[in-house]
Formats: sequence, C-alpha cells, structure tokens
Amino acid sequence: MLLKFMIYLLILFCITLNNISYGQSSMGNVLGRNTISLNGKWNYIIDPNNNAEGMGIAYDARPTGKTDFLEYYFDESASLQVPGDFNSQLTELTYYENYVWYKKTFAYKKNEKRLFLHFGAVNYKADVYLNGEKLGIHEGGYTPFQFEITDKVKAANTIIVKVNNKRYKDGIPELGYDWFNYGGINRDVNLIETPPNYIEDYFIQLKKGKSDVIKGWVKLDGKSVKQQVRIAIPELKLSVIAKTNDSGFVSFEFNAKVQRWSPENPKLYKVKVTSENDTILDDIGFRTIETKGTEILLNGKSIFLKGVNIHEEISAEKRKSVDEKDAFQLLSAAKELGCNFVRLTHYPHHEYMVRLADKMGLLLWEEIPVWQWISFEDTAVRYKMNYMMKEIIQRDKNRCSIIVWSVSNETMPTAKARFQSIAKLAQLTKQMDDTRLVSSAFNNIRYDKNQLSIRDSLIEYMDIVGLNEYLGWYTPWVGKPSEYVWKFDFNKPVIISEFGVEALYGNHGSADTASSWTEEYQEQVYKDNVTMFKNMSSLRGVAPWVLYDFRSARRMHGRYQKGWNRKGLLSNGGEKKKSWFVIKSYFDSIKN
Ligand code: GCB
Repeated sequence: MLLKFMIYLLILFCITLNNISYGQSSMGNVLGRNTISLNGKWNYIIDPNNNAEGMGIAYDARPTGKTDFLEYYFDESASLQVPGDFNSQLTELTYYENYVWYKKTFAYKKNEKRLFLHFGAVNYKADVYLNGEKLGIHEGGYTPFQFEITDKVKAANTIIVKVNNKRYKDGIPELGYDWFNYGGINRDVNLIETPPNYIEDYFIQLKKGKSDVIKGWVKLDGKSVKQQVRIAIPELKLSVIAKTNDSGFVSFEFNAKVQRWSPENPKLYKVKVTSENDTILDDIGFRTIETKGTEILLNGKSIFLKGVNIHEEISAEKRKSVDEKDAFQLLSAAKELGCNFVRLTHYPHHEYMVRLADKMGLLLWEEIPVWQWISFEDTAVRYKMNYMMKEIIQRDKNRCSIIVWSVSNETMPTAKARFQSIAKLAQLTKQMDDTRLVSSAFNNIRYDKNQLSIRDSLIEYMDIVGLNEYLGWYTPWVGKPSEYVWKFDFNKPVIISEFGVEALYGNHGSADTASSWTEEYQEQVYKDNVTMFKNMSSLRGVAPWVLYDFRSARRMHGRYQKGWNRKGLLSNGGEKKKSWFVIKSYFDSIKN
C-alpha cells in the first residue's frame, strides 16, 4: 500500500524533473467537500491570434487615462456559461480551435480554513491566474486539477483563465480524432474549503480477490498530520481506527460482511472518514472483479458485459454533457437498451457519470485519450499519458462501477515506442490500483478471409482484450457471418469493444449496400455480428459503436453526415434506428 503511494509520488517527481507543470492533482471526493461554486456566467474574450497576452489581459489591465485605450478588456465583454463548451454557445465558434480568455470575480472572507481553486476539467490547456498572479497551467481536457490559494486569496478576487483547445502533435489526443473538440471550461469550478490539516484523499475498496476484507489508505495533508483517523460504515456498525505516519499516511485492512454491489443490486454504503480535524462522507459500493481464463468474474460469478459506447455529448443540443441531468439522460438510454456495462469513450467523462453509474448499477470502462496516432517516442507525451491515468484513478478509485481502466484505443503497432509506453502504462495502472482490470481496445485484427486473429505483444499486459471490428463497414464480410472463426493464442476474456455501421435515421432502402447509409443496412450488419458472436467462445462482452450519433469535424458527407458520425443506435435527436432493436433483443436474450 505504501508502495503504491510512493509510486504516485514518483510519477509526480518525474513530471517535475521534465519541467512540465500540470497544476496540483486534485484532492479526492470533491463532491463530498465544503465547496463554493464558481459556476455560472464568466466574461470571455476570443483571441484567435494570441494578441491579448501582450496587452496585459492576464492581469486584468484597465485603461489608465484619457489617451489610453484597451482592445482586450473584460469589463466590456459578454459572458459564457460555465460549465459548458464555447463552441456550442456561440455560433461563430462552432469549429473554433484556439484561445478564449475567461474571467470570474468572487468575494471571500478570509478565515482559518485552507482554500483551493478546483477545476473539474478544461479542454485542452489552461493557464490560470488569480489577482494577476499566475497559479500554473494544466494540460489535458478531461481530468481535474486544483491550486491552493489560501495565502493568495483576498476580499475581492479575479480569476482569469486562458483556455486553448488547439490540437498538438505532442498532445493526448493528438492531431486527428473522431469526436468533437469542445473547448472551454467544460466542468464545474469550485472553491474548496478545508481545515488546515485535512483529509486529502483515501482509498476504500474490497481487497483484490476477497469478498469480506476492506482494504485501503488515508492520506492527510497539513503541518500536523500524525493523527488518529477513523473509517466508519455505520450501517455495518463498523468503525476502525488507524494512526497516520509523519507524512500523514496510513494503510489499513479489516474484515467486513458487506452486501456486494452489482448491476442487480447497486448497494452503496455511507462511509465516513474522520481525522482529528476533518470529516468526509462518501457513498461506496463493494464488489470484486477478476478474470479467470476467458471468464470475467463479478463477485466471483461469471458475467457477460452487455455494453454500449457513449461520448460525453448531448447530441440533440449539439453540446458537451455537463451535469447530473445530462449524465442521467445518457445512462438511462443505456439502461433502456438492456445494458449492464458502458464504455466511456474515449476519455474520462465527468464525475457525475461515474457517480450515477454507481447508483444505477452500470459497470464502467474508463479510458484516457491515447487514441490511434500518438507520438509515443516523445518523452513528454509518455509523461502526459501516465499523468492523465494517475489523475483519473485519483478521482474515481472509490467508484465501484469502474471495473476497467483502459490505457489506449487503436494505437498503431508501427508507431515508434508504442510497446514500451503502453506496456509501462499498463503496469503503472496496476500498481496504482490492483483492484480493477486493465484493458486496451485493439483494431490490428488479421483478416484472412473469414479466419480472424490478433497478435500484439501488448496483449500480455492486458486482463481483458478489447477488439474493435467494423465488419460490414471498413472491412467487408467475406462469406457467411455464421462461418466466421476467431482464433486467439491467449487465454483471456475478449470483448468486442466497438462494432457498427453508419445509417441516417429515417433513410430507408437497401439492406446490402453500405454506401446507401440506410437503417436497413445497419440493421443487417448488427444481425450479422450477433450471428458471429454466438460462435466466439471467449467472448465475454460487446459494446456497439455507438449510442447516439455524435458530432465530428471529420464526418462531412454532404448528404448523410454533415458533421455527424452516424453510427449511433439512436439518431442525434434520440430516435431509435432499426439497429437499436437488434441489440435490445440480443441483450434481453443473454441471462447473466
Ligand atoms: C473507431 C474509433 C472511434 C471512431 C470509429 C468510427 O475505430 O475507435 O473513435 O469514431 O471507429 O466511427 O470510425
């Protein structure tokens, strides 16, 4: 346990060595803290040529006299809603990938508490200033970060954030990807108040492979952190005391007869962590997840993952999904389809999704945006990958819905340094959290007529092998789907993590012509896939690509796409395509 904590520190240390600053990593369980929301209207200035910095915008410069004027001046600017992407809020920014400056003011009465400025996520880079002082930067559009501002906060304060959603060769994701690059302060912004010595983080889950032992750690932060801490689960009449060391850290293990969490019984327990100065409450579910040969075992019992891929988008409103209501809409559609599993593609979604999946009984695959082409040979990129994984494990490690950490999607086997980078990341992920499974989605499938296989030296590092196949779309069927044979030279569970076809809702016609973009063709390909799946003995789950049609700047067929990837089972308006019913009845037929 101590080792795992040391690994966190080591990753942080390596990043500092490389002079890359990503802001401070976020404390755990922000939703359970004493927060003051900074959501709402923020002033903004669009800065396509990056001129504003030189004019003092970061310091909230003001005109000083009659001969002075300022072109970049917040007081005359309009506002954007935070959380929310800027592309959908202003039509002139629809495909904008560049700088936007944000400003928010807040009053604060200084007291004995510590104060943190916390961002749920800003896509893609954020330079953050408080009262004219640069607090730091963060890179990565889907993970949280914070800055301690206890000694900097005043009675009247100004936060300025330079947001930039450009694509970078050394970014994650890299230059070209197939989802919408919603820029902006896309998730909640909060001030978090804590006592001077506070509970910074904790990990409380069932011990790997044990159904009645809870294992974890607590970490305090502050000047006086050698304390007594208590972990209590009142419903079980359990209360355990532990003593932190000089660094404020303690690990523990105790027996507990818990009702285990599952999709059928998403039981969450109130858990209370108390130190001498701080208390934090959480809702935690307890379940085990392991593999045995080609089986996935949830609470020791074999399970088939009936899944779907979801992007973090409210298609009907052409915007980023931002809150609990949005999360409920997306996850309810998955439930209606008969799912017990959701792949949160292709990046960490907001925390509300994960919290709600805990409550609704949905198992989750969470992944970082290591998507197709990535410059693995660049050391900075490797640090970023590791860092993003650490940030998301840090946020979601107590969420029982998450059973899989995915380290990559369809990376190119020919890419330089790919093997070392992903194998290392898979190992780090396991070291940071050994209670969950590690996977990757691969598409380097060998198609030898109807004999399919995959060889990839990364498979050795995975607990589950995700396969993305597009038979009927990018790869034509050769012969009957019932005669397709998959051969694997590994003894691990396989899931088809993507399969699908484009179809425009309401477009009817040929069931045998891909280029017709019809619902009938999509329906047929889904039926064919289901036929093939029935012959795949190590198949332990499937996830159609994708729940809703989603926006993508690389999908510009003038008649059928118009800026949308049309592989949804649901149209962007939420109408059910014929393929929806194929999957629904397939899922209904599988009894776990
Ligand atoms: C894939 C990718 C996914 C794309 C999808 C498509 O293999 O993993 O991000 O959106 O195919 O529609 O082509």
